[in-house]
Amino acid sequence: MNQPIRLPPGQQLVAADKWPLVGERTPQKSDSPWTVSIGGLVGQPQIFSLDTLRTLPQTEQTVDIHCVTRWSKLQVGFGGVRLADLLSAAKPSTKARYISFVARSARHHSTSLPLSDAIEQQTLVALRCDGQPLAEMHGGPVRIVVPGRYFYKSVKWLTAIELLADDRLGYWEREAGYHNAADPWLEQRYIASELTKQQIATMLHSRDWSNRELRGIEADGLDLAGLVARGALLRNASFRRCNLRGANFEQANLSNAHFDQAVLSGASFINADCEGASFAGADLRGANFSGASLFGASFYDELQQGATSHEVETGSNVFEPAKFDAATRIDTAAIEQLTPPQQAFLGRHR
Ligand SMILES: Nc1nc2c(c(=O)[nH]1)N[C@H]1C(S)=C(S)[C@@H](COP(=O)(O)O)O[C@H]1N2
Ligand SMILES: [Mo]
Repeated sequence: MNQPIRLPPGQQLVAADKWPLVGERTPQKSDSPWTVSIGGLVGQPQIFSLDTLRTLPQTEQTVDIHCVTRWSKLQVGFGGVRLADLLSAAKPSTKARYISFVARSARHHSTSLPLSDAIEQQTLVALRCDGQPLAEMHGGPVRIVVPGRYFYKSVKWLTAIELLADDRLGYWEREAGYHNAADPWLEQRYIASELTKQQIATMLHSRDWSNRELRGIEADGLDLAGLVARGALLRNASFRRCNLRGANFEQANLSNAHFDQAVLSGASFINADCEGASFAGADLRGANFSGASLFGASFYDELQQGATSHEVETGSNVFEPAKFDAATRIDTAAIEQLTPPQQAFLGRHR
């Protein structure tokens, strides 16, 4: 009988005896004993020695590795401690919504996940592979293994676990445009699916996106202060929580783009098409919308009126309203393009 196909789109199998090395090669040299700490939004911060990790209840897991660079290695046997078990010892606060894993390595390499995702994906704090201690080049003595996500979410040489209220992008996600969600079955490789990794790196470094076609780019959370995107095609682009201070979007096509909770102070949207774009919770102090089209644009989240009292209490799904000041410029004609509730909101907050 044939095995059912378990290769996500665009992936190829490596030879059975091969396991490529990707990213950093070694941990940082240090004389102090290895520890793994749990901190941030927890009731009881923890520090585990390797010996303690080895005496906690162990689990074995067979995991399919999918690297963003298109190789896959199926059915790898990892052993270690379930992340969920380690976390319960630390008593995470109800405000913790993200988890960040930090490496003991030269660049303090890190990556992050929504906390619920990390638990649902059966994340493992791995000490062994194929019954042997994990090799140093593959993250030994202890690494994270997140089944069901591209392998860049699996930090080698784990030394700290931090629980956070807001996401903190990891090294590849911040520096190289790797997609923050990283689901291989959805091919969430890079923030822009039509561009190569090299093109994305160049774009992030130069911050000049003028006249480029970047429909649907998923740039959530990136620091893009001073971005120049004059005349760029950015329909459906996602810039949630980005730092876009002083960005230039003049004449850009931003229809249905998402700027929720982004910092847009001093940004220019002169003559831009912002139809259907959302700016809920964005900082728009000093932003200039002269000549911009705002049909169907929103400055607060109307759905939020349907938020449950639990969400309101915990702040889990509640956006601050957009911020304006006397220097924010929006044409009277553009305000008339908004829906009545959005117009009323602007009337109250500007
Ligand atoms: N500390 C650290 N962890 C890391 C990386 C890194 O550069 N440093 N690279 C990531 C990437 S991009 C991949 S694909 C995997 C590679 O793991 P491997 O070298 O064991 O195959 O580790 C991930 N974890
Ligand atoms: Mo990777």
